[in-house]
Amino acid sequence: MRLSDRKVLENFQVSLELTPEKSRLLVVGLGTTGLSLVRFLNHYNFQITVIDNRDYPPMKAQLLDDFPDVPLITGKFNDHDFKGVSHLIVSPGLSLDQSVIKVACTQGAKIISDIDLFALSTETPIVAITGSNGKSTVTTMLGEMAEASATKTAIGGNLGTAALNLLDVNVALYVLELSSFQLERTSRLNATAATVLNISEDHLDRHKTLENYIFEKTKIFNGVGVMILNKDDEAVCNMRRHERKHYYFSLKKLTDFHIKTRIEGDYFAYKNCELMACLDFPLVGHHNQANVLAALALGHAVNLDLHKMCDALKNMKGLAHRMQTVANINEVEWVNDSKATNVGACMAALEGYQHNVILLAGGDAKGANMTELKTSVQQHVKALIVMGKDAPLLEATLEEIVTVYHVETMIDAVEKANQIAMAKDTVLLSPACASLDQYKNYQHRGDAFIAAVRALEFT
Ligand code: UMA
Ligand code: ADP
Repeated sequence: MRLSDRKVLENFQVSLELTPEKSRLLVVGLGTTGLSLVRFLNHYNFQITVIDNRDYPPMKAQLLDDFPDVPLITGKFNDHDFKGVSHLIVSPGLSLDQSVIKVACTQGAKIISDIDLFALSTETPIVAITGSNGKSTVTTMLGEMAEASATKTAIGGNLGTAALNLLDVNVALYVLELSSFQLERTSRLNATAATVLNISEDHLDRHKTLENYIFEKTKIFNGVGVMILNKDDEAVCNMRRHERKHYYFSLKKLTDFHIKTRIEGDYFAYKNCELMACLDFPLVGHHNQANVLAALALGHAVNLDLHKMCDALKNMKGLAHRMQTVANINEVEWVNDSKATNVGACMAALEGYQHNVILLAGGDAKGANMTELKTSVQQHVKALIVMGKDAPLLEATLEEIVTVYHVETMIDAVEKANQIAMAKDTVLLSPACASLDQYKNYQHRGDAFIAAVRALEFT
């Protein structure tokens, strides 16, 4: 249920000391989140200014067209523009570790997030999903499961649609993918059910240490809702709060949601009940089985029917840029896993293969240490082709155990792989790094890979 405007404003006042009459808000960042904030806050007549440290932020034209009266400041941040502000709503792409923000906070400004405003605007159940890997897959999966259970569902957050743009009176369930950046600045979420799917090193360039990163992820559990915990991940298990209702999921242990092995094959199971044969689930990889167990547990926590959820699983299609087979040329399989932007995702990708992978990796490691990759590379990778900003790091870490080729572009990488690949090999783009040093985003990188592979098909 979306609350009445009066109730929403009351919530804002009580929880955040935020009122249209007295508060002065600075929306910091004019991307997808910034624009969604302007639209939302404008509806309640809040006094807002938008600021972005770029001269041409991505949503500038749209802001000027749709909200010409909202003041916009662009270019380098300075303390003056942050003076006298009561609340800062900082977009997730911006670090809070900037002097202008720190100074504003010492002068009394509060940091809040679009997710706080979203959570205080609805009483409809919210499922919140975070983790180092699998967030988008589980969010999409649960969205499809809920729709199959005839529950009108809206999915978004880090997945793409800003949370505030999802608010709709007809929605009966919200499923939000949340990043560590979003959680860092959120204190009012109180999700009906929430999960941290797994933890592996990521975004250390922003959070500095793994402990800080885990601390931010843990905030998804603030509130009183059901906790869904991965029993195979120690860092996640440590997040358990004993007084709270919880479900565990595990690929290895007998727990609430688990894999039951029988002579005829494996089953997804809840307690003593076999729900569905794993063979009926079309996506490959053990990591995707873990994603299924997590989605079933989340759905169960918000009262979705387990059997209807399983019906949806049978028709699940993989998301683009995640273990996506793009071609089979002369018995060589070409797989695009461009969304593998950290070591954990790359390790999960390699797991299903023999020692027959030519791995394309590299980009921006975001401060991660690549040594964790060693065992997987030793077991599954026959040649490694590296590119991008942290190619030297990958090369230095892995050259002792595998032949490494250092190239400059995706076209060079694909051509090199094509020269060395033999029948029954797989050429896998699973970079273990972010793409932003060479591409607009991971989709752009995946598309560059697909285009280079297609070009091979025509030579
Ligand atoms: N930026 C500036 N100056 C500014 C404001 C932003 O340079 O003044 C830069 C940021 O450093 C960043 C880029 O602009 O490089 C985008 O930042 P943003 O906060 O404006 O991003 P939005 O367009 O609002 O999109 C954000 C999420 N982006 C980030 O967290 C970087 C989107 O997740 C999310 O879909 C969207 O909100 C809606 O909720 C994208 C993402 O890459 C997919 N997320 C990261 C990830 O998945 O690894 C966390
Ligand atoms: P996220 O939204 O957390 O980045 P995605 O579902 O988009 O997660 O998948 C990102 C990458 O992680 C892909 O390469 C995918 O194959 C891999 N992946 C998906 N689920 C898992 C998991 N449970 N454990 C490890 N890797 C995973």
